Amino acid sequence: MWLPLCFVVALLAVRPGGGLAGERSNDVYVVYMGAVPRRTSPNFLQESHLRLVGSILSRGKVAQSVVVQQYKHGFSGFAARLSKDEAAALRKKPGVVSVFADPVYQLHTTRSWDFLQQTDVKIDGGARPKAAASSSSAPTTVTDTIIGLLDSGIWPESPSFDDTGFGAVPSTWKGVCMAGADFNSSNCNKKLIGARYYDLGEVDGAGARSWSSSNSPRDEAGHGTHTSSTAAGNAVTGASYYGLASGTAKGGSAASRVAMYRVCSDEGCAGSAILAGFDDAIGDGVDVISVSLGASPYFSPDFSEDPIAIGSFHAVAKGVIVVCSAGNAGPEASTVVNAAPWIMTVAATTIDRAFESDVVLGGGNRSAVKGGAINFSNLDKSPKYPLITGASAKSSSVSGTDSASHCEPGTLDASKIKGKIVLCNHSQSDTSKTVKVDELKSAGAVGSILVKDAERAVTTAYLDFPVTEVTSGAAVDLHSYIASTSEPVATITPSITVTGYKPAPVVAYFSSRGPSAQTGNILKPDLAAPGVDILASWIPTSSLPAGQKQPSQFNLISGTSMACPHVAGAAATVKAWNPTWSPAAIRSAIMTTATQQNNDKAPMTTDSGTVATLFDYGAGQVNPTGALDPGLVYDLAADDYLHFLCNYGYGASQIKLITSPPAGFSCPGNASKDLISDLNYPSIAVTKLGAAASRTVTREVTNVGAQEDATYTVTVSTPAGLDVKVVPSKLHFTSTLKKLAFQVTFSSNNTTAKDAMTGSITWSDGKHTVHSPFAISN
Ligand SMILES: *[C@@H]1O[C@H](CO)[C@@H](O)[C@H](O)[C@H]1NC(C)=O
Ligand SMILES: *[C@@H]1O[C@H](CO)[C@@H](O)[C@H](O)[C@H]1NC(C)=O
Ligand SMILES: *[C@@H]1O[C@H](CO)[C@@H](O)[C@H](O)[C@H]1NC(C)=O
Ligand SMILES: *[C@@H]1O[C@H](CO)[C@@H](O)[C@H](O)[C@H]1NC(C)=O
Ligand SMILES: *[C@@H]1O[C@H](CO)[C@@H](O)[C@H](O)[C@H]1NC(C)=O
Ligand SMILES: *[C@@H]1O[C@H](CO)[C@@H](O)[C@H](O)[C@H]1NC(C)=O
Ligand SMILES: CC(=O)N[C@H]1CO[C@H](CO)[C@@H](O)[C@@H]1O
Repeated sequence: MWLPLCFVVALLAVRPGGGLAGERSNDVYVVYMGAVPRRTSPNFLQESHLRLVGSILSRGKVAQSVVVQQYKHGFSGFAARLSKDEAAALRKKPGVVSVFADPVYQLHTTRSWDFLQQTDVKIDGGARPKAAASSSSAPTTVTDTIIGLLDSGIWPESPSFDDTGFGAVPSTWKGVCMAGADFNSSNCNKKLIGARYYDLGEVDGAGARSWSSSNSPRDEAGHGTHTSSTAAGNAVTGASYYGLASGTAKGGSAASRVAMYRVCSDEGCAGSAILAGFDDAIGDGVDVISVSLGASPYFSPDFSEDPIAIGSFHAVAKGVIVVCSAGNAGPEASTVVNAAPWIMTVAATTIDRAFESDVVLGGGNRSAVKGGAINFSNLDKSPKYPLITGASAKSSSVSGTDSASHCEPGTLDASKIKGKIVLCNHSQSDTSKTVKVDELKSAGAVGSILVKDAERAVTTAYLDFPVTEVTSGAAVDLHSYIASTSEPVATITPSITVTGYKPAPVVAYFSSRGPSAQTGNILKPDLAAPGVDILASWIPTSSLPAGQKQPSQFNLISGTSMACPHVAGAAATVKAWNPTWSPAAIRSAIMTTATQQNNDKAPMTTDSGTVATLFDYGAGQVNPTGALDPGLVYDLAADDYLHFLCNYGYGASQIKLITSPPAGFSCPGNASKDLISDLNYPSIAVTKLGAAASRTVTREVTNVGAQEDATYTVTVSTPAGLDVKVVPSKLHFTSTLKKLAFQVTFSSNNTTAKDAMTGSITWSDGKHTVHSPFAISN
């Protein structure tokens, strides 16, 4: 088989270690060498990588000392500190596919650790939490829609998967409930109708990839339980995370059934298992597949080497909708993954809920400085704890105050911070919050205030240590208070839940951005959904926060992993209402009804306050109710995707790496990347328009509204310098005329526009609004 058997991809919310330790500067290059050749051992690859580097290194350098990472399981390659000349020399070597500078990798790792901070999960000897605190309520309508998730497994005892009120398992279901460790067929029911697990690969001789073996569908990471309950969990009243975010936890499609395909351990996911999961889900008869995992954007495989692209292609061709997370590598551009045009690719946004933990200052002023975090502290309400800056607590052995003001590990004098609240600058810091906080805690500090702007939309859970995060604006007050008194004191208040927070939604800092590195002629991500501080079911944990006696059945976590199942739930609901619609029609319904405004009735922004673009949120924020009645849809069939692959540049032989085209299939002679823009997608992307040029794309819409006789009129929103003509500008549908085509011509005389020129085309019959964004770039 051509497919790398141990292709490793990482869960997009649970991001375990990996990555490179220590400093990485701009001179680190990644040398990518394609799939692992057949019958090649990791040890052999490792040796051959070192030999290859050795052959091009300048005199005096040793291969072992420049290679900082090796890729030898799923794909072959390595990362090394190289000069520009050495990198150029490697580019010409046989077997080397590409060599590229990797300046962003380290930042990405640091950030994902920070904002994807999790509780320290340990399995509590199989003990189950008592369900007493929660009661699950029966769904009001039960449909036969089935959502399959490729994930880390499931905790079947969660009230989110109680089957009270559900009818018999749909007759279309052909799946199984695989028995495994601590899991047997009685763990499935009329809600959780199926569960499978896969061999996640063997441990190699060198002990690399020593994953906890997957011998059960039972979730050991929490991730799969969280995503499943977000997609289709029952409404569970009395849900909260130790009192925070309390209310009803409810999946996007609470009436749907759930099937779990465990393709991941808490350390990663095997590509071979992902493909098997897709294969089984298709055969089992699921309607929607939700995939909250993906490759690193920096090693994003081509479609022909990507198990998710391949598996989802087959699913969509068989009428199964596939929804994937866009990745957590933002906010840098072109970090979106899972961007094949047959996939629905989901970015993450905030919701209107925040967790506030304030700093109360002493000195008779006692005004509070607003901060945000989740803490389980037991500090006194009165501001009686000495407050000190990292800079003032500098260890005498450290020169300069910059690293101490950032509370970098090893820079502070323990005797100066004992019993105090330490104020740390966390701006542009390479050290993760938790590493800093752990060091402060072990040095005897009683609490900490971190100053940080970029990630303020994502709440970090510090559990039993009092920590809050404030903006640099708020920190000015703290600094002036400290300067105003010889004995500054403060306290940190317990976290409270704030709802109705404005503005929301805001595109999350971490959410991966378009344009897709694979083709700019398809706009990605497709849309956005809530993915920050999402409350959903969790596995019981033995490491309880201080003062807590029972593990929480719910957890608050963040990631595009959390956004994806929201859309999977919405898609399942659209499918339940319209069982005959194709995956493309359902995606179109969801995209053309998405919204672009926040709860301040202003254009949606990113976490840094700038207006969000199409490359942040695609068509906008999912609007599940609107998607049920879209009026018109942009439909696509499997043939259209084959033509996409032709235009993408694949020949018939490469297409066969992905799928089996119909007999006699050949790519048209006029195939070209430009024609990708003609794929009947609900958004439009054109690249390389060029100065003073124009481009015409075609689209076809199908009337799916209740009125057969309907007239739609177009309105265009376009930036200066771009002229957009839609012909015809009126579409008249009748009982026999259900599909109508139109052409859009983009003309520009803006030779200076470096960024994409963006706007939208909206068809309306007065009742429905069918909104399609476009991005046109030179
Ligand atoms: C499944 O496991 C439970 C508890 O471990 C046990 O009571 C039950 O009999 C088992 N069911 C089957 C079908 O083996
Ligand atoms: C915090 O650190 C950043 C980055 O080093 C720096 O630009 C900023 O001035 C610092 N803020 C304060 C208040 O020292
Ligand atoms: C009290 O502190 C706040 C900052 O927290 C500051 O804006 C205000 O001026 C202070 N008031 C007095 C009287 O010091
Ligand atoms: C490309 O060629 C096919 C026939 O192979 C034809 O149907 C199609 O219209 C052509 N497209 C363009 C844009 O020329
Ligand atoms: C081109 O530029 C001229 C003036 O510079 C402007 O009037 C015209 O509308 C522009 N054309 C388009 C298509 O925007
Ligand atoms: C060209 O596009 C840029 C944005 O990329 C815009 O700022 C500028 O106003 C446009 N120029 C004209 C002549 O429309
Ligand atoms: C979220 C949370 O549990 N916050 C806690 C912070 O600390 C106070 C004091 O111990 C608790 O009352 C809060 O519940």
